[in-house]
Amino acid sequence: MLDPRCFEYCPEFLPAPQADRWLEQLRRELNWGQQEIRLFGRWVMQPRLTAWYGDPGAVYAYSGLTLDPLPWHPVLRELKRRLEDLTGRRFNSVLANAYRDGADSMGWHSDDEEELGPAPLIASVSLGAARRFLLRPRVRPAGVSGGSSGITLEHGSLLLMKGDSQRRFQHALPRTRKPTGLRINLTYRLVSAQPTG
Ligand SMILES: O=C(O)CCC(=O)C(=O)O
Repeated sequence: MLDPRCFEYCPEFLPAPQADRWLEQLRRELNWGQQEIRLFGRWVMQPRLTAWYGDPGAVYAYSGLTLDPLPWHPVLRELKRRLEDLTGRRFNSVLANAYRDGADSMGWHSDDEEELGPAPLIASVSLGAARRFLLRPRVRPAGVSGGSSGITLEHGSLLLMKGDSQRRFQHALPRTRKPTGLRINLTYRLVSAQPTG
């Protein structure tokens, strides 16, 4: 069970036919690329495709990468509007991740970059194949490993990460050996905008 002060899961955020259409449209129309990141002192290819969209100046830097936003795609803008209506909060950017199959993944991390602020609200929309999303406390008693919990993120679902979620927990999307199709995940964020020009 997820800590409700930090996580809220809404399995049917989008109706299935709309989620189906948007999955296909975003697969075709986003500017997907595979980036190299710095991990434990080495440059490695990310095991997934990514794209960064947002308002001008919404620059996001992590793992040695600096992402300059592409202008809003209409589907991403419409989702942003719905998320803002639902939460009463503002988002100025979205990180899109495409997991092509079960071999694509995301390692343990927290979204704790300075530009997100101390208690960010991150709205994570999932489209396509259902995948396990794991959580573990950042502070674990010495000598204790494991202790992760998880949730399956379904097609058309929304996960809100809020409050102390990034300060207290790490999250990951592990590989799976099960035959698994494409999954697209969209994490909406408010990053402190950098001056443009
Ligand atoms: O694909 C997911 O559900 C996880 C995405 C994620 O961890 C991130 O964008 O920071």
